[in-house]
Amino acid sequence: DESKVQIESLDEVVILESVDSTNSYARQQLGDLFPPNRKRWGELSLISTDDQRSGRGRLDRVWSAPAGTCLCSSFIIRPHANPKNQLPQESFHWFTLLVSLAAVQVWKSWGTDAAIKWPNDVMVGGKKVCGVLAQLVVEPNGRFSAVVGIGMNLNLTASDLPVDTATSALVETGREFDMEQALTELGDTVARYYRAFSAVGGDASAPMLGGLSLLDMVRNNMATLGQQVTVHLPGDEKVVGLAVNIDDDGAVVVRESDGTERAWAVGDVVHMRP
Ligand code: BT5
Repeated sequence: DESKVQIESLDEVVILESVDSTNSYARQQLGDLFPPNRKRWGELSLISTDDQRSGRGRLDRVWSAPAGTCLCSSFIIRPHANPKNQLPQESFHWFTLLVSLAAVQVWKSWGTDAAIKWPNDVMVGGKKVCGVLAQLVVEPNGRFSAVVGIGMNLNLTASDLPVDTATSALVETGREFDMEQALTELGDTVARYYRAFSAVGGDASAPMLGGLSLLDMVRNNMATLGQQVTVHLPGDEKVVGLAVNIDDDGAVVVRESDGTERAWAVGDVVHMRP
């Protein structure tokens, strides 16, 4: 069962009563039902539910929350649907940080001290409130699109939290949040950042909003910087050091005790822990 809500800044917003995963649903829409639904999804659309039965994180990890507590959403981003598109495919890897940043702004407007934990978590007080999962889709016409999913822990009580590293807006503020209102705030903020990023041709270092670049804003809202971290690489390999920067490609730069600095891209890293 699906219903629609109107968010001015987005082409289409579909609310599902329940679904296995909004990311899987979005990817199916772009593949299987294409081209009949091509127009429908436009350039920037949103699929959302508060009852996601089989949510996934990176590396097939599980994202879970009791029905009715977590706002689970996927943005469908199809730059080529815009005839004036200026975003090269190489810039798509910024979408994870762009959506994380948008979520941070929304959580800050709720009075929480939210920040990004590189590369795809939003944290409040050292605990995780949102996770972001971006996936590239090749449509049957050969064009590239992105599906960027985000789970936002809104109304989970302390006993609903699935892991002890998680927290929620309810736990942090003592208030209940309206799902549709939160969805509108998130949708509008992502749309604003996406359009500004698109207008500068996907250059993360180019000034876009209030004279700040996407990279500036990401750095300014990054909990990871200045932290001692352990980077877990595939095959049990680990690197320990100080996270000193986010480089021009969005990779995290870690300074080891011998002074060497190396940049780690999302694809290299299994986990990064304080
Ligand atoms: C993520 O992965 O954090 C990305 C999660 C993306 C979820 C959204 S919901 C809408 C869309 N549809 C999907 O199927 N997925 C997206 P990762 O960095 O791999 O972290 C996963 C880890 O987060 C798990 O192993 C748990 O430890 C933890 N976790 C699971 N559920 C959580 C929750 N509700 N709150 C906080 N942490 C959670």
